[in-house]
Amino acid sequence: MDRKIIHLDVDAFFAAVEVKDNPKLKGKPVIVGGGSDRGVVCTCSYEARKYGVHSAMPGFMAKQKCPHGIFLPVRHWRYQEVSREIFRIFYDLTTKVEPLSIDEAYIDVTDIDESPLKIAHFIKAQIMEKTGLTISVGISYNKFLAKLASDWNKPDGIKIITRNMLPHILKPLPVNKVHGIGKKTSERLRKIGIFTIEELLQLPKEYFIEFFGNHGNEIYDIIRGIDHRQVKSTRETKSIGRETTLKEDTTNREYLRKYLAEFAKNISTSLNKKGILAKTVTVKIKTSDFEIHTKGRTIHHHIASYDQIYNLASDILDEINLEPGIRLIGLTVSNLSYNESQQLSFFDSL
Ligand code: TTP
Ligand code: MG
Repeated sequence: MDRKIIHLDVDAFFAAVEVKDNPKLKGKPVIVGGGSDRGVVCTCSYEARKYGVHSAMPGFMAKQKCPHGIFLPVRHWRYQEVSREIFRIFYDLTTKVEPLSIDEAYIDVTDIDESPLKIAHFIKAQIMEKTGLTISVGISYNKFLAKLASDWNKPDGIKIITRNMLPHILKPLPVNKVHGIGKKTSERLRKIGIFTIEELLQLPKEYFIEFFGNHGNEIYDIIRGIDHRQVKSTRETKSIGRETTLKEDTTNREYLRKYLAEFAKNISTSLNKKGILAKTVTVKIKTSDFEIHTKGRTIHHHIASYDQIYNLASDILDEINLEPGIRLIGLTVSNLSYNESQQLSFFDSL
């Protein structure tokens, strides 16, 4: 049976919150951030977009393009507050929620005995009622197509992509709409005369591996509407870890500590993004003779910061015998919890 995946993305999020909080701004070109000479625009209302203003544009440029724009300071705490209300609406429906950013998520509603269109309308109505904001919704049978659909009729859009719409719905799209094809790759494709998915569809599979490397197979499938990626619910995550096989075996503790520092930084960012806290830190090693050892430590309180994770990992490393040599080092945190108020920190990291 096909899955029912919904992708949701609030329209002009920061700007929409500002307008909601100050209705006099309605219909005006509102620009959040970029007010100072050196700042950049976070986002702007659709009215301001008509003048060519967009996210990440330097403030001085936004002022040139839209001199009568209303520049407002960034009020992160307020956007976090609204975001939490929005995510609560998703979590009330299902635990299968994968947050992508402060205003964007996938939800998997396959198990809900209701049409995805009805669910989408319900979510839009709830968000309007509780926050006064509009959200664009895409519905399909996989993540790629659902995300493509949510962008289809922005703002306040709703769009379903069904199997029978393929491949014609994808053919005219520019290649940068494909998950995994960013700016640089689009540019490389442009140089060989490929602009659209239709043109990409004509290439043989071998060419994909050659051109896109590791992602070749994935991209070959995705442009044919095949995408098996699951909606990764953060609440079902049991552990988060990183590991690497070293170029050469080593007994150098300080060298290994550098890896732990990098992993700790990475893991901490990931925890904060997902609003997760951990109680257990585990260091894993594989020795030159391929034996795997893990050593963990569980503490009484929850942690998520780089310092806390790194210090524990570093202490654990001190207790590990590095002879005859280490060929792989890893760091994992587990015993996770999803504290509502900590969901906040996910947004702090933006
Ligand atoms: P987006 O969803 O990318 O943008 P948006 O919601 O403002 O507009 P739309 O979805 O209708 O196209 O990002 C969500 C928020 O994240 C955005 O309101 C502000 C913030 N943001 C930045 O601060 N800097 C950025 O470069 C981007 C892209 C977003
Ligand atoms: Mg948005």
